[in-house]
Amino acid sequence: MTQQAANEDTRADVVVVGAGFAGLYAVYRMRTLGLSVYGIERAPGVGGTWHWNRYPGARCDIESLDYCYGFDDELLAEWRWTERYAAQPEILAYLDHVADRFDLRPHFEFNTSVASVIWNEATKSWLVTTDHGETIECAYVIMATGNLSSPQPPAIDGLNDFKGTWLHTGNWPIEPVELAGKKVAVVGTGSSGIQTCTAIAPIVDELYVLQRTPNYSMPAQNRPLGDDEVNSVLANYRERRTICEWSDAGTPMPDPTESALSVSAQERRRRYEQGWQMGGISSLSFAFNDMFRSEEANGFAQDFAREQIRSMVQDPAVAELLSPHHHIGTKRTCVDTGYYQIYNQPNVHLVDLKSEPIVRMNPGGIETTDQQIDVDVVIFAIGFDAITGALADVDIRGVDGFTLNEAWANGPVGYLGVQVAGFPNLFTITGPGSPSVLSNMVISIEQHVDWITEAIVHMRAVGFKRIEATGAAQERWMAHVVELANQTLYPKANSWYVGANIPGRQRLFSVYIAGCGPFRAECNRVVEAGYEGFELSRGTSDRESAHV
Ligand code: NA7
Repeated sequence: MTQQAANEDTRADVVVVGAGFAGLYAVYRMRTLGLSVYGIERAPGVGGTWHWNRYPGARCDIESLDYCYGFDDELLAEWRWTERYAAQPEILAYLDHVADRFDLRPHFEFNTSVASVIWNEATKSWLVTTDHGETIECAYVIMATGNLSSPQPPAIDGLNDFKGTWLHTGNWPIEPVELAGKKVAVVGTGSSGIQTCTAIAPIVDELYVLQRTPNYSMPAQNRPLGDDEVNSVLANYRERRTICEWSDAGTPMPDPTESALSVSAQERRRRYEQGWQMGGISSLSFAFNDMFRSEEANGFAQDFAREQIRSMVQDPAVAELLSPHHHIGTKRTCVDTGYYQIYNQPNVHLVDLKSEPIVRMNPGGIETTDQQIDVDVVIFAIGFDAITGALADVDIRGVDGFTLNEAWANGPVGYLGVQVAGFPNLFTITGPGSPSVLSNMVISIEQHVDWITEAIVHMRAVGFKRIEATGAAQERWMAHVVELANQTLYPKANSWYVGANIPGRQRLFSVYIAGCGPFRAECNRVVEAGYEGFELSRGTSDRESAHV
């Protein structure tokens, strides 16, 4: 943002925080309403998660042709994805292109973090303060801060004694990191760890993979996208997009209707093998509707996955250590391009932190209870304060000084993922109570931003100045979210979905598991019912209510 714009925009209609997929689209939509928009982004550029996660091998686990905006036909036609699953540089290039094409960059102040967001009931406005000391008064705040954007810092004794380099996958430097010929330790075997290890195993001297819990990983079966394939998808893109929007996961794959228990063992195996060849995160869940609901159905898929690991890893002891035993899918399933095979290389060493935990770091590297691992570089792939971390990091105070962290003392709650009771005119994108991380994020982001845009249009049309989710509606919605989740195996796992990776966090499965289609239907129904569960008012002193 230019200095001139920054000075002029100390009063804006809308502040948008974040310049990832959500923030860019939010700025675009707000601008089409003719509103003045002030964007704030802590990174030096656009991209959000795709700016920060530039670790080796970073790649999306949703297909490129679906993990992109659908709002503009010309954008769709002009951008050419090169692979079935795009790698980080290509997604970042796409977002750079979007920012330039729609001239969104000038709306943002980069290298700037939001320090506080304080509600003023008298003026019905928010005061946003940045870490540079700027203050922006605005009618609406859109927190487009992402679900996986607050990296968990490593909390290991002796970290500062280490003489080598340490890095976090979720905060990877922009400058190239030289890993060829180095001795490297990777801590963590979620998606980030698995992708990093697979990418660097061929180039590093020695690779030590420090695994606490093995994860299931499906083959991506990634491949270049040919012109014919792209053209045929684009020819019917609207239809495909509509299917995504009304599906569970936000992808064009048909939602399964059959139980894994309803077919013969032979037929089940045939489907799993078919899925494995097809590849992707749904490799073992595409065929059956009860993998996430039935212990028995899940067990079949687990057996198949462990069998695949044994067939890919030559050393049976290593294969056993790599074999997960939790319900498949209840911790985010990884998607890889040859992960298990790296353990057949002589320079790759699996370290089982369950049997030999880390004691401390020291100048040479990492000391476990059993050995000293001397390395040049330690890469932490230990995850995020997921779903709410980036919001909880900001000092957000709503009505009567109520803070967001107070609102979330018993776990993250929200109404339809777009608002939290007590915080009028503040919108979240894919917040608690939305399909968020269990969906194609771009599909969910467009739906959220469109819904918020329409709400603002409605408010302006009828002269309302204040919109707030009611506590009762939020309670009802979250009870429904939890009830649905409890019908599945998801809440049983110690996953970041329930905040189990954050010490002291109250466990709560806050993701709306029914998926994008049912969520969209409910959001639409709420609007048709006169913004049911939201209190809209003109902002006069008597707080004339429109709808409750
Ligand atoms: P994840 O999926 O949270 O994975 C983090 C990994 O790091 C996981 O294997 C953890 O083991 C491990 N971990 C976390 N803390 C430690 C410590 N202190 N010591 C050792 N190991 C640790 O994060 P990712 O970045 O891989 O992926 C996040 C999402 O981004 C991913 O699902 C995609 O949706 C994109 P644990 O399982 O807790 O025992």
